[in-house]
Amino acid sequence: LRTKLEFKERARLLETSKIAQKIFNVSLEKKSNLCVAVDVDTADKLLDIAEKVAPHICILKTHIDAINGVTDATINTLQHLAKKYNFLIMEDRKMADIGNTVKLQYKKLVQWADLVTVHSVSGGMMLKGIHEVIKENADLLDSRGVFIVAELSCNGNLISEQYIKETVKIAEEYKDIVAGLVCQSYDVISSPSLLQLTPGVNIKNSNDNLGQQYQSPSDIILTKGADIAVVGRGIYQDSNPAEAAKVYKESLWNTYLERVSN
Ligand code: BMP
Repeated sequence: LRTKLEFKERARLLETSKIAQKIFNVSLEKKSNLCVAVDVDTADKLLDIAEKVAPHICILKTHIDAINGVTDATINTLQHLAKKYNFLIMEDRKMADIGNTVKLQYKKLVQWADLVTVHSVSGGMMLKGIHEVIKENADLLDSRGVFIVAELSCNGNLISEQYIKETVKIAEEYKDIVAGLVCQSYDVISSPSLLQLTPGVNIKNSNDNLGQQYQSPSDIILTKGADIAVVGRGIYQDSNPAEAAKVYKESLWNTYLERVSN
C-alpha cells in the first residue's frame, strides 16, 4: 500500500520521476513533509515569511500573481533561500487552458518554479505542452515537475468521481514530469511513485467563510493519506510563523512516521 511505504523506499522505485525523487529526498533530509502556502499580498511579506519558515519546509508554495511588487530580485532572493535552506518552490498557478496556451504560460514559470500546478480539465495536451518546454531547457530536465489537481478542499466544488479517475490516468501517462496529485482522499493515488499533496490543514480552525474546509495534521496524514500537507493561514497569520511552522512540521512528520511504522 502506498501509504504504508516509507519515502526512502518510494524514492527508489523505478517508476518514480526525478522530480518526485527530489521531493522525497528533501523531505527525508529535513524530516519535513510540510509545504507552506505563503499567500501574502506583498513581495516583502513573501520574503519575510519565506525566511522564517524556510528551515521547516520541503516546499514553499506561492500564488505569485496575487502578490504586489514582485520583481526579478524577489524571485532571485526566493531562489537563494531555496538553495540555502534546501526546499523546492511551487507556483500554484492551476493552469487549465489548451496545450498551446499552457505552454506559453509555463515558459514564464519554468525558469524559477521547481513545481507548478495544473487542473486536468483540458486533458493531457497541456502536459505535453509543459513537457515540451522542459525538454527545451535541457539543464532543467530532472528538476522540474507538475502537480495535477484531482480534488479540491472547498465545499461546492464541481469535481466528479469520473473526473478524478481520468485525472489519475493523465498523471500516469505523463509520469516523467508529474510529481503527484493535489487531492483529499487516500484512495485517489495507488502508485507509490506519485506524491499526494493535500491542502486544507489547520490546527485552530475548521473552516473559513469562503468554503475552505480544514482538517488536523493527523487526519490529513492518517485518514486522508496525504504525503505532504499544505498549510497557509495556520502559519503565515500566526504571530510567530517560525514557531508555528516548527509545530506543524513536527506534528506532520511524527504522524507520517506513525503511519509507516504499523
Ligand atoms: P490555507 O491553509 O490558508 O487555507 O491555504 C491553502 C492553500 O492551498 C491556498 O494557497 C489554496 O490556494 C491551496 N489549495 C486549497 O486550499 N485547496 C485545494 O483543494 C487546492 C489548493 O491548491
